Amino acid sequence: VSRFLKNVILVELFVPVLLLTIGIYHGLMQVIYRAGVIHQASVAKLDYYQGLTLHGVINAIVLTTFFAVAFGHATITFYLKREPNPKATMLSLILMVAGTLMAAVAILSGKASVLYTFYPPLKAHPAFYIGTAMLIVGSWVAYWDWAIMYVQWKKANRDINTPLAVIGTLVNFTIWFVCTLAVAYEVLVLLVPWSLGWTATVNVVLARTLFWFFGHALVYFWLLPSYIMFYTLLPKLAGGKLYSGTAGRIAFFLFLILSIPIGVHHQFGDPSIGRGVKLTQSVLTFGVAIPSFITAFTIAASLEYAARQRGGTGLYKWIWKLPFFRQDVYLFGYLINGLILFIFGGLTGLVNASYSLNNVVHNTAFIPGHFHLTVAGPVFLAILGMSIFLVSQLTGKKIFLPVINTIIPYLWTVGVLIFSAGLMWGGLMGEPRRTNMGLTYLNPASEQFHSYWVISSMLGLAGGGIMFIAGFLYFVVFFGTFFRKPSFTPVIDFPVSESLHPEKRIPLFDTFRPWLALMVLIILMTYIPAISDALNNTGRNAPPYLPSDPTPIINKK
Ligand code: HAS
Ligand code: HEM
Repeated sequence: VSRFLKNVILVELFVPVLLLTIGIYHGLMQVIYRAGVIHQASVAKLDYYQGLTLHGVINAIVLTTFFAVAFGHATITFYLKREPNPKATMLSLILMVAGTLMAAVAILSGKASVLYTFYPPLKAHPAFYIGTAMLIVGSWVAYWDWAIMYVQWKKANRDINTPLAVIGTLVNFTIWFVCTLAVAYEVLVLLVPWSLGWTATVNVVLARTLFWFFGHALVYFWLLPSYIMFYTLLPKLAGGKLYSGTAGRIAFFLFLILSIPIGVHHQFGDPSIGRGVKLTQSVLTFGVAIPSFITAFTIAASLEYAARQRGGTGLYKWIWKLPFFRQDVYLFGYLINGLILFIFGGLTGLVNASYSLNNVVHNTAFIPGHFHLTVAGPVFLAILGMSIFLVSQLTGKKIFLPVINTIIPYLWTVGVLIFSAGLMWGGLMGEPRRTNMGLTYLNPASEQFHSYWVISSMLGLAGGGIMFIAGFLYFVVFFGTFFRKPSFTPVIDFPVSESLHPEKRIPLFDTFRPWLALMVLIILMTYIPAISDALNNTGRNAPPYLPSDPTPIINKK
C-alpha cells in the first residue's frame, strides 16, 4: 500500500476517533442527567440537547461514515490489488473533514441542537446542513471511484467470482448513495432555504418522510462493514472456514433491495401517512430481517466448524474451544461480542417493527435500548477492533497494552447489556427518550417526580458507566498504538476466510444489474404512495386523528 493511501486511511480513522472522545463523554453525561444524579439543564455550558446532538452526530454519523470509507479503501485495495485514484481520494477526504468541521462548529456554538435526525420543526444554522451535505458528498466521491475500479476489474476477470468483501462494500455504498439522494433533497431544497429565511414554512411530513427514506437504510450502511468482517474474517480468526460464501452473497443482495423501502416503520405514528403504506413497509421490514437470519445461521455454523477443528465436542461444549481471550486474534473478541449483542438488538428490532407493539415502545427509552444493542453493538465493536487493527498494520506498530485490548469488547458488552436492559425496562413502563429526566421526572423536588423510573434509570447509569470505562480504555489503546515507535513494515493483510465448500460461480450472485433493477422497482412501489400521502395530507389538509390510533381518521371512510 502506498504511503499516500496509508496516510489517508490513518487520517480517516484518527479524526473521527478524536471526536469520539466528545461523543462518549456525552453518553456518560446523558445517563447522569437521566438518572437524576444532577438536576441541571446544562453542564460546562453545553445543554442536554446540544450534548445529545453531539453524541448522535459524532457517534452515529461522523464515526460510521469515516470508518466505512477508510475500511472501504483498505478492502478494495486489498482484494482488487490496485489503489484508488489519488485525486478522487484526496477530494473525498477534504470534503469529509471540512464538512465535519463546519457541522461541529455549528453544534458547539449552540446553533444546531437538532439531534442526529435533524428533521423539522427543529431548525439548525445553515452551516450544519451544508457541512453534513459535504460529509455525504465526500463519501460519494470515494464510492464512484471504487465503482469504476470494480467495472475495470470485472472486465478483465469476467469468469472469476468477485471477492465477497468487494460485493459487500459496493452493495453498502450503493444503498448509501441511493438513500442519501433523498436526504440531499430534503437538506438542499427544504431545509437550507428555510434555515436561511428564504421560505417561511416547510412541509414537516414530507421532510420526515424523506429523512426516513434515508434514516433506516442508514442503519444498514452502519451494519454492513461489520457483516463483511463476520463473513470474510471471523471464520478464519476462529480457526476455521466460512460455511457458505453464497449465503453471504445472497444476504448482501437482499440488503440491497430491502434496506430502503422500509423507512416508514419510523412513522407508524404519523397520521398523514396512510395505512396501506404502513402495512406494506411493515411487512418489508420483516423481510429485511431475513439476511440477518441467514447471517446468524451461516456464521454460527462456521464458528461450530472452527471449534470442532480445534477439538470441540458436544452439542454446545464446543463453544469453549473458540479463541475468546487470545491476544493475537483480539479481533475475534470484538466481532463475537458484537454478534452476541446483535441477537438482542435484532429481536428488539422485530418488536419495534410490529405495528401494534410499536405503539407501546415508540418514543420511549425502549428505542435507545434497541439501538445501543445494534449500532453500539456489532457496529461499534467492529469499528473499535478494526480501527486498532488497521492503525497497527498501517503504521507497523505493535498493539499498546494488548491484554487490555482483549478485555475491552467484553467490558463494553457487559455495559451495553445492563444499560439497554435498564432503558428497555424503563421504556416498557413509559420512560420517555430524548428527555433530561433529571429536571422533572427524576427530580424529587418536582411535581412531576415519577418513582417508577428510579431503578431502570439507575441500571442505565450503571451500564453506561461501564461502557464509558471500556470506551476510555479503547482510547488509551488506540492512541497508545498510534503514537508508539514502529517495529515492523507497514502492510494491509487481512486474515481472509476460505470457503468450506468449493464455491461455484453463480452469475446471478455475481452481478449487480438485476438486483439494482429490483431495488428501484420496490422503492418506486413503496415510496410513490408514501410521498404522495406526505404531499397531500399536510398543512390544512392534515387529517384529524384520535390519540389512541396513529392512523388518520380520513382513511377509515
Ligand atoms: Fe432498528 C429504530 C426495526 C436493525 C438502529 N433502529 C432504530 C433506531 C436506530 C436503529 C438508531 O421497525 C432509532 C432511530 C431514531 O432515532 O428514531 N431495526 C429494526 C429491525 C431490524 C433493525 C426489524 N436497527 C437495526 C440495526 C441498527 C438499528 C442493524 C443499527 C446498526 N428499528 C426498527 C424499528 C424502529 C427502529 C421499527 C423504529 C422504532 C420507533 O418507533 O421509533 C432488523 O434488521 C434486525 C434483524 C436482526 C436479526 C438478528 C440476527 C442475529 C445475528 C447474531 C447471530 C449470533 C451469532 C453468535 C452467530 C434478526 C446475526 C453465536 C454466538 C456464539 C458464542 C457461538
Ligand atoms: C442516545 C448513552 C454510546 C449512539 C443515547 C441515550 C443515552 C445514551 C442515555 C438516550 C438519551 C435520550 O434519549 O435522552 C450512551 C452511553 C454510551 C453511548 C452511556 C457509552 C459510554 C453510544 C455509541 C453510539 C451511540 C457508541 C453509536 C455508535 C446513540 C444515538 C443516540 C444515542 C444515535 C440517539 C440520539 C438521539 O436521540 O438524538 N445514548 N451512549 N451511543 N446514542 Fe448513545
